[in-house]
Amino acid sequence: MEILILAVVIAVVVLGALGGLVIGSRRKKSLPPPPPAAPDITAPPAEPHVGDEAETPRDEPRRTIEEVDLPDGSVAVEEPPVVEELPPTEIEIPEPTAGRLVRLRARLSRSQSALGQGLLALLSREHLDDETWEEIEDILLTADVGVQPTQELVDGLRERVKVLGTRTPDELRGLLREELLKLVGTDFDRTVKTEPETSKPGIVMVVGVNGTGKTTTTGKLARVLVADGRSVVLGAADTFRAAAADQLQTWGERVGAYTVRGPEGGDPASVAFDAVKEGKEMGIDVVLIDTAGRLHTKTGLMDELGKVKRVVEKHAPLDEVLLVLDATTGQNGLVQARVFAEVVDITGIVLTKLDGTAKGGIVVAVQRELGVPVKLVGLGEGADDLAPFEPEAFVDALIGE
Ligand SMILES: Nc1nc2c(ncn2[C@@H]2O[C@H](COP(=O)(O)OP(=O)(O)OP(=O)(O)O)[C@@H](O)[C@H]2O)c(=O)[nH]1
Ligand SMILES: [Mg+2]
Repeated sequence: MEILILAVVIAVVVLGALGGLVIGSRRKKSLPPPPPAAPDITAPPAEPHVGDEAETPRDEPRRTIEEVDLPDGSVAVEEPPVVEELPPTEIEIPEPTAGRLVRLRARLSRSQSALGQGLLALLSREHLDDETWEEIEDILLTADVGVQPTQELVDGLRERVKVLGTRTPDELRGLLREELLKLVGTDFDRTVKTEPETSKPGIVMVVGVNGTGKTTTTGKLARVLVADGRSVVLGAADTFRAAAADQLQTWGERVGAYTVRGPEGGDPASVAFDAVKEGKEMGIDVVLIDTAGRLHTKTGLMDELGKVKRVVEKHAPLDEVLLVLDATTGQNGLVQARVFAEVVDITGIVLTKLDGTAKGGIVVAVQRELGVPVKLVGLGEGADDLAPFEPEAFVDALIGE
């Protein structure tokens, strides 16, 4: 019996041990060792080893070249272009052009009063003898009216004074006003042409000898046009000096006009061509081309100017070629005018610095010389000191009202 019990105990123990072995082996099979390559995301991070930081984790998303910040270049291109194109200075609203000459009349009469007042004083003499008429002639010649126009004026006045008989100061002033107006001419079309019939933009080129006021006039004219609600592109075809383009650009920036410029010493014709091209593409109303000052005696430079005009005309005919003359140079301006008119057909004259000379008679002389009207006058260095030329206001300024 005892032996039986012992055998049962042994059998239970052996069976238990065998069962445990079976369970143990099953457990081992159900938990196979993890494959070495498979990452275990839930596992705690492994201890860092030397050099770990230097490695880029392979599973991090790859960065493309576009997403890399570059110092300039591709990143800048994506910025809104508006910010780039805004001029640094605040845009000014220029004065309206109407009645400018009236506003500036004080400057004219200050410089021209010698002419008008001198004539009136002489005409008021009781006896208008030959000597007095000669003095009248001298005054007109000194004011650069020119020989032929002077003769016409004196003849006209002599005749009318004779008919008039007795003369009051008012009558004399009236007579002189009429005769001067006849001389200056009231029939010319003095509008600056900027609106071509066919297609935009209007093209205006500004020419003249050195220092007459071309760039200043171009800048002032841009302001006039902007004040009248037109859009303007400036062409800096003075490539002799970088400063010339800077000067023009500064004028443009003040009224929000874009300036097309080329490399210093570059071909002025190509800058002018590009300016018109840009103007066309941007749908601009008027392109104003400033050219380098050149002596009319330098044939090479005059030929260059002719080329600038011809190249621009590949786009369209020019609406205006404005010759800028410095009124203080007097009769020499006439010689310049003649040569410039031969090379590029002048369509209008801008007489600058009329505020600083008593030689306002040049208006008459230069119109006679070229058969082309004075369209604008410069009466100071201020931004709005350019006025449309109005014969009545001009003559009134000469003789005083
Ligand atoms: N008083 C006065 N000065 C003027 C007038 N127009 C221009 N000026 C001055 O004349 C000087 C020359 O003017 P610019 O416009 O640079 O002359 P420019 O013809 O472009 O000169 P270049 O390009 O060197 O040939 C400047 O000091 C102007 O301020 C004017 O109507 N009155
Ligand atoms: Mg200039």
